[in-house]
Amino acid sequence: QKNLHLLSPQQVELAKILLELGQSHLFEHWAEPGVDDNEKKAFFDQVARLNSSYPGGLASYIKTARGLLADSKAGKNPFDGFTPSVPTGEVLTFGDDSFISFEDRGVREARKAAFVLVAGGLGERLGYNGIKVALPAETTTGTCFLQSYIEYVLALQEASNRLAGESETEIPFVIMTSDDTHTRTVALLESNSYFGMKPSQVKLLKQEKVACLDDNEARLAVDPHNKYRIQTKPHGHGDVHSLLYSSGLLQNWHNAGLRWVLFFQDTNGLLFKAIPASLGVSATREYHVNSLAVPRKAKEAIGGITRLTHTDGRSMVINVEYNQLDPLLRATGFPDGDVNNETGYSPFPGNINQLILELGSYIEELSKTGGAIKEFVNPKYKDATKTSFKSSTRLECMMQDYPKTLPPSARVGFTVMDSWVAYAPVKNNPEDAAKVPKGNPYHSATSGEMAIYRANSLILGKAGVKVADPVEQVFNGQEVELWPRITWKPKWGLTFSEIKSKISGNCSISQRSTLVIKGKSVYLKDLSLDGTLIVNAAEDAEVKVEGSVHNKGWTLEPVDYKDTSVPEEIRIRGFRINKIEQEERN
Ligand code: UGB
Repeated sequence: QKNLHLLSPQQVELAKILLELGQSHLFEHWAEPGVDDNEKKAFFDQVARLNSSYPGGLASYIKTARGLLADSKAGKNPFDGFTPSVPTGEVLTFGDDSFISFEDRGVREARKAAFVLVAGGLGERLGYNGIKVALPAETTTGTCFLQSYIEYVLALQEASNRLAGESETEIPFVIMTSDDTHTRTVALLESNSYFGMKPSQVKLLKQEKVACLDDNEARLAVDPHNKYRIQTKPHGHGDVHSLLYSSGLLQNWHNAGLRWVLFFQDTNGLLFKAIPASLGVSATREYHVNSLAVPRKAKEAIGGITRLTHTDGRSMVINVEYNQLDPLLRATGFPDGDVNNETGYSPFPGNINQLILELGSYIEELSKTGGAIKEFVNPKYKDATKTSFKSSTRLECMMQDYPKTLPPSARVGFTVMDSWVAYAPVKNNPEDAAKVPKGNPYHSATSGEMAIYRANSLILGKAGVKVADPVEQVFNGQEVELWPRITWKPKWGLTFSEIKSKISGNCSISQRSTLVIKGKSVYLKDLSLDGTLIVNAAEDAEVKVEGSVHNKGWTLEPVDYKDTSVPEEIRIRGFRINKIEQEERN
């Protein structure tokens, strides 16, 4: 009351809203008028932001929170009435005829697609100090994830336009950032000239954090570092839908004749090898929603794609998050929970959070929901009475929960690809990765890089190159397969047919070799490589690589992740590349 005169009429309104919502405790410790007045104004700026960035405002946030907290306290099962079963989807085999025709269709569709990278997370499990998209996907060339993603989109754009006989179409590229990642993402783009993309083609959408909750009545938590602020935490990647909707981008894209929106995550160096084919599946099967999936090891930290059938007859295909799948199965007649079957994998395909949405139906749905996604809350209670929390909690939402509000007529499908070609994220720090049960993927910087070499080696093998078998090696306590270090620019090998068309004769690559292809029109013929070969080719120059290349090459020198004299992005992978000798061709 005493501070009311400091406030603008809008701020007085906000104060009233807070009081009506049972949040008077936020003002209890405020100083007398004249003391900390600027901080008090800043408090209302924050409240205004929290109010405007959430669909329905703070009133809606608190109402939803009370409902979800009550359900959580009562131990209500979010899957009440639902029985899980294994759904059927499109299963692709890299390189076979059907895969090749899906790839071709996907490349044709790409000029009608927009790409959305969700990169607002700090990656707490990885514990890296920088932003994850700046990490090298592999250290042979040092290409970071963001560069690799942008180059893939540009290569797709070029190939798709070529097939359509034009050159003008630009594929929109959106990055969702947060306060944790925004400034550093902008700096990374700007200091690298947007990795060759036009700056106007890239749009950044920043997600806001949401208010933390102190108790079951959804009293907002005071920031422990500043009594004039509400504590906030990330709301999750599900924010991407409301941001795309409220930015007006979806409508612009629709008006421009686009048909697809593709969502993907921050550190999967393989993903774009799977994108053309899965976009082809979306177009051929006319899916409104298509999630990309890989065979999943039981208890692996990726969600399971599941068919949920309700006792009232409703049924949907949806991701069940990794921490919920096991309890759901145990509660519904699968006493062993989440376990591998005779194939060595869980029967539920693993969600890799690569979603392809059909734009028309997406806009239709979002104009009803405003992009709000079904949320959840995960409070850590002090004891069994569930009356108080160990630390404040907040509502969260996930982008893959989008189909939850769709009508039963929606065509929701999924596409399964082998992990070796589609999924190798960098999520776990070396210490935790080394503890992953044997046979399960490490999801570390080490395994992420090794997976790129493995995939490229296997692909060249399928295209007719004799690639030597890998050797087993241990880096940062993780046993990995070390294949020849083969990398290429996306514009060289966007699809399997394109790669095949650039290889002829008897080519071979030894295990200790490194091959870097930087140009577009590079043709390998009767190449015998034992060492390191770098092929540079100017934009349209055609380079034929033939004959034998033999030199000392590049070796991998182990480093320990605890050795802080080594830069963090190197030591988290457990090796550094020692560039002893190479041959360059132009
Ligand atoms: N992200 C944001 O942009 N904003 C946020 O507030 C949070 C994250 P994590 P998670 O494919 O391996 C997901 O933390 O959430 C971005 C799926 O839910 O890496 O544990 C962040 O920058 C799960 O079903 O993953 O698990 C990153 O790009 C499974 O599919 C992305 O969101 C798993 O990913 C994912 O964030 C997986």
